Amino acid sequence: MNSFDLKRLPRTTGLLAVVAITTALQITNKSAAASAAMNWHTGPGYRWHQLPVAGAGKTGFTLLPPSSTGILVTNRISVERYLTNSMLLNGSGVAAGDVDGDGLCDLYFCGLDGPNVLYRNLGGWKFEDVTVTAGVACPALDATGAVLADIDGDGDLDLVVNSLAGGTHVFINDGQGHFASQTNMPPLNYQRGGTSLALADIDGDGDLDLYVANYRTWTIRDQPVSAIPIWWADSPSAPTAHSRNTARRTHSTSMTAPADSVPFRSRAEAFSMRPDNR
Ligand SMILES: [Ca+2]
Ligand SMILES: [Ca+2]
Ligand SMILES: [Ca+2]
Repeated sequence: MNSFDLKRLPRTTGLLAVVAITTALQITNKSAAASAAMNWHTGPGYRWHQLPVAGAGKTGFTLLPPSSTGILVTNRISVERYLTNSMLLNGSGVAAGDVDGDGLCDLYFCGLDGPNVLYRNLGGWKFEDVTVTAGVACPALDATGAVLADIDGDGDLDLVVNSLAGGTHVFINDGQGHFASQTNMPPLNYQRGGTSLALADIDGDGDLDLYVANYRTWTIRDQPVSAIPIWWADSPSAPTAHSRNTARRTHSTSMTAPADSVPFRSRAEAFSMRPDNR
């Protein structure tokens, strides 16, 4: 992380973010009807209920196949794209939360070359793709991360999506799992390498604030003909050499040191990249 943004968002409560996280942990195999019967206890700005814990049985996890769950999303990136921007190889994140208020935790997957995908939890470890009706595909974004939190404090989970250079976008939930993007304001964090996000009421005013972790949007390895000025240590002279990426997988530098400088390289600095260009 080499930079960050701290943005203030409309009024809500930090405790509701805690509820979002708690809800994310409640991916159960109960039916929606059973979930609706949960005994919720309401507090100031939050609610909770007791989770049943089996007194016996086997601990651990069981891997469920996509053919069973219905979660078929794969985050693909074409060779043509990652050869010209290797930052895309850093991948994308997932957000979990009950977007439609039925008591079952839904899943939102970010995508790079393809659209993001929202899966509604049907219960019984079954999910359905509701991306189109929810309005959260973001097909033009190289989406890198997302978070579900009640940004406007109306009791439902809203969505914040990060992207590589395309900004950070806020979507408001209508309470039924349908989202509207905030088109009346420019995206936050535009042309930065947004990765993960976190929300909390930093200043205690009752509004959730947003923290965006940024990486870079490109690397020198993506610039096959780049010319980079090099300044010599302890020298006031102007750049005296240029580093030029002369081939797809090599990087050479030609330098002439000024007399008052401290040379740190006598000849070309070269590096090679792995065959897959990572
Ligand atoms: Ca749900
Ligand atoms: Ca909301
Ligand atoms: Ca705040």
